[in-house]
Amino acid sequence: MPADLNPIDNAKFVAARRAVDFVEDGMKLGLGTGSTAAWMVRSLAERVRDEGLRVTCVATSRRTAELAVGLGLDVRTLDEVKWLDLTIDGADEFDTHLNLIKGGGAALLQEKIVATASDQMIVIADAAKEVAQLGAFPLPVEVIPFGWRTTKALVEETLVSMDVIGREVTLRMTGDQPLRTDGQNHILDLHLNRIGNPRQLSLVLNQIPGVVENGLFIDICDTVVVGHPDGRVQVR
Ligand code: ABF
Repeated sequence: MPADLNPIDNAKFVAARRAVDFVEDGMKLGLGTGSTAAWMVRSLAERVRDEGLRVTCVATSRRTAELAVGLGLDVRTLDEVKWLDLTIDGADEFDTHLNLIKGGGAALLQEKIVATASDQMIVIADAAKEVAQLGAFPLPVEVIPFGWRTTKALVEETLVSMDVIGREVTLRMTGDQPLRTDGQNHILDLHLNRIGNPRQLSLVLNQIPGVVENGLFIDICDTVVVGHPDGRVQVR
């Protein structure tokens, strides 16, 4: 365990390390994005080095691919691997049904594709990510650049029609420029406070022309590994 981690990073580290215990020799793995997933990639690389574990990996973002390759992991494209045994990824929120909000790291589209192309998904998270109801974290929605202002207005109208409270929609920026995802799309962040029916909202959002995907992961996560600042880990 790295020395002098702050409490949140320690929680992320212990969750990530425990999740790597589920990796078996010969597995095809999806590697998530974010700081918790980065701890997972490092722990996995240690097991590969120390135990000679043979795993083939698919990264959910360019930055995860760079980290994994730099640590000597065998990283392929999803098209090469086609299907995965297990994906391990972070989350911004998870509820009691193991539904998630993801996308704070702007990788939600590739994360959802990789997680869906996996037999199993394990989410690794510090305990602060657990919520009774999704929505306090702004819901990321990936949209194509063409006509994004119109798409934003359609999203706002949809939220009004669904009587979703807290309807501010913002374009995610990087400095003074709109953020570009790995797929060169933009991210709208929906500041909803709470989401009464995540399943319905996810379906409705993805019907809006210009919307590529949203950060609600419904019925995709199988297991959450929760890390606590004192080093305790729960597997649910
Ligand atoms: C990624 O992990 C993103 O979808 C999510 O926003 C992020 C969580 O980041 P962190 O682990 O740094 O809290 O999957």
